[in-house]
Amino acid sequence: MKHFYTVFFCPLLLFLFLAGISSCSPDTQEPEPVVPAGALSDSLTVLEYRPAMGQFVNILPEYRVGDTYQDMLLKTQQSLRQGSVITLGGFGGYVTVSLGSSIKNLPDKRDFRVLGNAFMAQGSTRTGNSEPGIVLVSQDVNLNGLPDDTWYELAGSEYFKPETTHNYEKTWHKSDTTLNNPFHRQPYFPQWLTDTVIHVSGTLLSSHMVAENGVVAQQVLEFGYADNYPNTDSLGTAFDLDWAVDQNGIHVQLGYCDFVRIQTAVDEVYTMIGELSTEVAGVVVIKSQE
Ligand SMILES: [Ca+2]
Ligand SMILES: [Ca+2]
Ligand SMILES: [Ca+2]
Ligand SMILES: [Ca+2]
Repeated sequence: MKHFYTVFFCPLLLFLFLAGISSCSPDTQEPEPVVPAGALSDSLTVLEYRPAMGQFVNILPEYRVGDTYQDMLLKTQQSLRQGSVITLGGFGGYVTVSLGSSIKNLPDKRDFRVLGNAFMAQGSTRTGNSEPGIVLVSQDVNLNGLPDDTWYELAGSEYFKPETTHNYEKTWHKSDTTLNNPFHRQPYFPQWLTDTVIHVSGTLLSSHMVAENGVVAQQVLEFGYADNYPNTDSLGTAFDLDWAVDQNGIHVQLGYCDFVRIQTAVDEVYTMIGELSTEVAGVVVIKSQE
């Protein structure tokens, strides 16, 4: 409990640390991602964008009155092609992309990268503003170009730990205001949806908020999560199809995948920083010669 007392007694410190800014600002933004040269691809297609509620929903990307779901898919796609950040909102929100052709499972090496906007705390190698999302992959087995086939989670470092909850379910209600903070006053529920609830399920990671040198921050997870390591870390942001498991956690050997889904895997809200929510700034194939 000590960590949480620290959170509540030093919210501003935590806020400044996690937001990476030097002064309190009423229009705090997600940090702009660093995008590796040559990493962006016009072949990236956004097939689904279903964020949960969150303080950057309707901003990253921007919703304008009248926008349809198709409009939001195109805006999300435009952002990811440019290396701009999109938010997945709180627990269970996700985005699904394809990259124009199958991603091959390169033997004995990682196969693609997921870019985000995580950064490390100054002078630390184990804490930062990690907001981990799980990564799932799928093959277009029925060859219809749609992500309607079996999904396999890539088992990251937390997958088999007892504190990780699989098949966690949550229902977000449009009328819920528990996430609201004074820094972001736009609606937190996706405004293009006609429904008033969002039902989600997926892997839930336990809290990794830790105290280091008197400052509270998110512990960076060892491997296998989006928005966890900075984009400058080419290994920490890379994923291997060899990590794929089925619904029962049994390893599955995949020679390729056609679709990649990133889903927020944490369900935590803090007084000054708001909810933890995964951001994505691109998905990039690793070439065999890299
Ligand atoms: Ca591989
Ligand atoms: Ca399909
Ligand atoms: Ca976030
Ligand atoms: Ca983030």
